[in-house]
Order: sequence, then structure tokens, then C-alpha cells
Amino acid sequence: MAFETVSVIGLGYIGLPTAAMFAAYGKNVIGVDVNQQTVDIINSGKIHIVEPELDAIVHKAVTDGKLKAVTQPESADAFLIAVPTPFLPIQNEGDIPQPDLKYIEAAAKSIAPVLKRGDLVILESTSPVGATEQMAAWLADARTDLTFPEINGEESDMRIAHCPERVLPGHVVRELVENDRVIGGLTAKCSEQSVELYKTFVQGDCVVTNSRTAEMAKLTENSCRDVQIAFANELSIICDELDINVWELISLANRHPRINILQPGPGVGGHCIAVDPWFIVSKTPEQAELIHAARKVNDAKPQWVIDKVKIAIADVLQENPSKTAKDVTIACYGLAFKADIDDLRESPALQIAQNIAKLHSGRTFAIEPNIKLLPNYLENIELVGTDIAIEEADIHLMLVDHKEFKDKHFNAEFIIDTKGIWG
Ligand code: SAJ
Repeated sequence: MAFETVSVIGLGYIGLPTAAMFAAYGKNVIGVDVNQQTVDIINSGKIHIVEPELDAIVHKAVTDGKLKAVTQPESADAFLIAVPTPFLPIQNEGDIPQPDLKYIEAAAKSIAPVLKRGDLVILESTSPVGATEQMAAWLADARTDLTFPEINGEESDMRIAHCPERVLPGHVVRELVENDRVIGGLTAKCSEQSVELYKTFVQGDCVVTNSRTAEMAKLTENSCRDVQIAFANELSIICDELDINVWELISLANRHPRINILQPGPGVGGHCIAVDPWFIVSKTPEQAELIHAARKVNDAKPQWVIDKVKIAIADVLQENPSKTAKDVTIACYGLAFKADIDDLRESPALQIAQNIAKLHSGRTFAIEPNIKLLPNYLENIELVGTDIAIEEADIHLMLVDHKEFKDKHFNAEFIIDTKGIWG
């Protein structure tokens, strides 16, 4: 099967780079997004996200006529669905977040009318176990004139698979090509055709399994990292209590040939590692005890940092009796969810800065070299440069280890370093 035309549904952090790679390797690509502004930006040869190298690839693909963006799906030979899988709103505090498949359902229903016999549909969105079968069921309900693999097996008209994306933000272009892919077809033929499609640009191995194992593989990778980071975060809290430098401790322990502890921080952010473990916990709450506990440890870390800041404010006031809280300035270094990116979504650093600005009557500075303007929902926070912050602030709160902060050496009495770069 030659896939001449490939359609990617959802042109976000995963969908757009994937669409651009297929186009760069010669496919005719139709990118579909519900957001007209996103579509317009891409059709003008530009991009609406920050990802190194991607702008040039998109620009060339659009100029060469290999990539176009639309709001309504059109006929293609293969469809890749890369839409978000958020949670349903939480009803009561402490409830286990439940995945919300509404965007996958909407994407399936939107492509159903343009599907034809022999088409391949791949779900790339990180999804709870069973989501690919559910997607196939939505497609089958919408197209009773076509046969689907869950009922008609290899003889069916359609091919369906799950192939989770696994690329690291900031390195997407390289990792799309180099990473191995896990391919979970609903039948062997579904997997075989998916491998053929990805081999257009993937140089890593395309390893075949079934859809449920592929779904679980992705959730397992991110849960593993979450559990490991929770271990580091718990250690940092224990060490604080015992007056031990956690960074030194971890570097010593990591000299053991079979130990590799990750780094503590202000919490776990982003839209993957802090989210995906819940897809396992919500499916198997009785069994997923460790994964659940790790989520709680990581989610509790921002509040622990905020409590440290409250203690520091009290200490500043005690040492400076002429000052009131209004006279105390707090500088938050970094707002992004991790180092050297501009992405503020689900960022523990942002959450901490926001809460400090709410509880503190004095000035709160944010230093974020990767953004030019603060989002307008951030109130009572001033975006300033590093030098001003170092000179004017009383409390220095290191939240994100951006490269711009690493070589800053300054003397200050009140430093709270959640990343261990100024220790
Ligand atoms: N973090 C720590 N300590 C560490 C490592 C990370 O606190 O030692 C924090 C980061 O600061 C950040 C969060 O964890 O807040 C997540 O960062 P990350 O770099 O670990 O991962 P993501 O969310 O950018 O990307 C992950 C990757 N998954 C794994 O490494 C297993 C990526 O390969 C996935 O494609 C991506 O999730 C995704 O889309 O699921």
C-alpha cells in the first residue's frame, strides 16, 4: 500500500511536527485543526508553537505545496490522530482524575465521513488502555457501510492501530526520526501497514505489539519517570529535615554502578508525566498503589516550596524589624515547566509564583528568559531581568534551571534553590 496522502488531525506539539516530517519526506500532507488561527499561521508557512528546527521544515513543506492545513477533514490514505486527552473535571477534592476522550471521539467522528475502503487510522494521542478499540467502535458506528478489524479481522475494509508519540519537547524533530516506535495494530495487517507508513521517516525500530500493550507502554514510560522523580522529591524533603544536601547525596549514591536517581525539583509539570500515570490509576485504582502514591508526592511538592517561602518571609522580617511584609520582594527564577523551554502549561514553577503573588503583600518578580510577556491571567507579578532581581529582591527562589541562571553567582542570605544549581 502506498500512502500518497497522509492526514494529521490535531496540529499541536505532536501533530504539527509529525505532519511536517511526512511532508519533508515526500508525502502529500493534509493537516487538520479546529482552530482557524492555527490553520492560517501554518498555511502562511509559520508555526504557532516553539520547537527548535520546526519552523524551517514547516516553511519549506508549505512552500513546496506538500503541506496544507484545513479545518475540515478531507480524503486521505492514512489518518493520524494527535489530539489532547485531558481529564474530566474533578467533582470532589481527592477524587482520582478520569480521562476525557472527547477530543478523540470528535476527531473520529470528523474523519468518518471521508474514510474509504483500505484507509489506515492511527491513534497517536496518549490514551488509557482500550481507547483505540473505543475509537474503532466510534468509527464503525459512524460508517456502517465499512467493515472494521474488531469484527471482521484481517478481511475488514479498515486498518486501525495505536502508535503512541514518545518525543521530548525541545528535541522533537530529532527524536521523531531517531526514536523507536511501538506499533499496536488491531490485527497483524494493521501493524504491518503502520510500520510501512512510519518507515517513511523513522530510522528507529518500529516494534509491533497489540493496541492495548502499546497504550500501556506509553503510560508505563511516563509513570516510571514520575515514580522515579517522586523518589527524588521525597528524598529532598527528608534531607531538608535532616540537614543534608540532597544534591550531594544523590551524586554520591549515583556513583554506585546500579543506581541512577533523578533530580528533585519544585514538582512535576508538563502535559504528560503529571497526567499519564492517572490513566493507569483510574483504570486499576486497587492495584496501582505505588503509581498513585508517586503522583501525590509530586503534586504536593509545590505547596512544600510555598511553605518554605513563607518561612523565609518570616525570617526576613525577624532580621529586619523596620520592615513589614510589604517591603519584602520575592524573585521567582523560571516559570516554564522545565529548563530551556517557553512552555508554561501545567508548570509547577508558574503555580508556585502565582500562589506567592496571591499570598504575599510585597512585590513578586518573575524572571523568565524564554518569554517576552507574562500571560495576562498572572496578577501582581512583574517580569524583570536577572540582574534587577539579584539586586533588588530579598528572597531568591530558584524554580527552573534555565541555562541563563546556571552561571549566576551572587551572595544573598535568603536563597531557596529547588533545583540545586546555586548550592
Ligand atoms: N523532572 C524532574 N526531575 C527530573 C526530570 C524531570 O523534576 O530528574 C520534571 C521536569 O522539570 C518537568 C517534568 O519532570 O517538570 C517532566 O519533564 P521531562 O523532561 O521528564 O518530560 P516531558 O514531560 O517533557 O516529556 C516526557 C518524556 N517521557 C519520558 O522521558 C519517559 C517524553 O519522551 C514523552 O514523549 C513526553 O513525556 C510525552 O509526550 O508523553
